Amino acid sequence: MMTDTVLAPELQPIAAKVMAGERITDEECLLLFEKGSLGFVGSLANTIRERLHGDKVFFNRNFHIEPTNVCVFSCNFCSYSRIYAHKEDGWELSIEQMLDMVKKYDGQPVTEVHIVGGVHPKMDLVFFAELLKKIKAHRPDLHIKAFTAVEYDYMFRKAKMSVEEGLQFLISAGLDSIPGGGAEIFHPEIREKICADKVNGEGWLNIHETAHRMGLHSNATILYGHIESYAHRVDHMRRLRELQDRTGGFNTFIPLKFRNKDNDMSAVPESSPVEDMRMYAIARIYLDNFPHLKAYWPMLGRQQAQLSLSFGVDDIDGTIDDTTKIYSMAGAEELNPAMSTADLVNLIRQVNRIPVERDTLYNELKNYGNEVIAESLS
Ligand code: V47
Ligand code: SF4
Repeated sequence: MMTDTVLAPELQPIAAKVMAGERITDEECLLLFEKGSLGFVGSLANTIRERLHGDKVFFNRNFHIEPTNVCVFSCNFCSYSRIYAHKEDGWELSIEQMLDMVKKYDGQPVTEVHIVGGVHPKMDLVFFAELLKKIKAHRPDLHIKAFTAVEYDYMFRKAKMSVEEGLQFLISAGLDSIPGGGAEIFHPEIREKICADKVNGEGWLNIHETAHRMGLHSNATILYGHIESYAHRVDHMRRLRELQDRTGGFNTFIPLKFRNKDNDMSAVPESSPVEDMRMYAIARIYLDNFPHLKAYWPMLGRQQAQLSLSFGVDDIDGTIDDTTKIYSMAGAEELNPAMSTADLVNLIRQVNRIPVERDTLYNELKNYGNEVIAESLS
């Protein structure tokens, strides 16, 4: 319970609004970043989270395919990409190699493949359409969540197609939804310093808006905790909230904590766990039209992912099965991210929440309630 005695007077109307289910303004959001204690914002965010989802925590069974780490762009925070001119230490997978990765899951109950990578000049729209077609032909029920707006912007421009034409081409090949990467910080003041050469904020938002209007759902991210100010975070979330008001096409918001290993921004310190939890909580409070808030556990680590479930988060992504390198190369907590379903279920139960397996679009596939999982813990 929040009492008037411990609460700065300017924060009281915000608490009242949240309790009444009303939207907070941009100025109020900034005030929360500047003055809201962890306990204050956490308690409000948890109220919203429980109003929306009760004790449920969603996860899915998924794996990643990263077609290449060769990239024409040079984002300063990226520890993953290898520039095209020095691609000896990069990888480039063929369609057959990627199809073999899909075949590895034959007979296993995965529901989603997440495909994302660097922007390779030779992997074009036709190449990726071919990949999607082959995956769908092999496993029609597997949901394909593929390519960030950064990859789309490049491949559509190269193919001389509009965003609509390009998306239609890939939807016909099997594309089901769009992940949230590439958003970083939309505001040009920061974007020009950390990722000047890739699609700008307006371009990213336009691709997602067009996708929503064509019936696709997507996610949105923010890369926070580096050189941006709180005002830049609010600006970023404002643009997303406005777009969501127009389309309703976003499923989930995913704050991504900047990790500083082996990149051009290594001198920038990483944010503290308190700041990370405040970021989740304030996002939950401000983005009242986003149904879900996700903590990406490979980046945060398992224990902080558990903690985030008390700060507004209701989703912790999926099993992943050690199929991503993006975060481990940037110094994330999990070097070889993989969790069995039993691991995920038990991780959620340990913090007294109810594990629910979902598909990509948040249809509930199984509510684990208190059921004992036979699979061993690893
Ligand atoms: O856009 C790159 C981030 C993103 C670093 O939609 C970094 O379900 C921190 O968006 N420190 C790609 N972050 C990954 C992504 C994602 C991940 C999981 C689920 C979903 C989803 C989307 O990775 C990039 C960038 O913001 N990133 N380098 C770094 N050093
Ligand atoms: Fe390329 Fe993405 Fe890395 Fe930027 S973040 S350099 S676009 S792989």
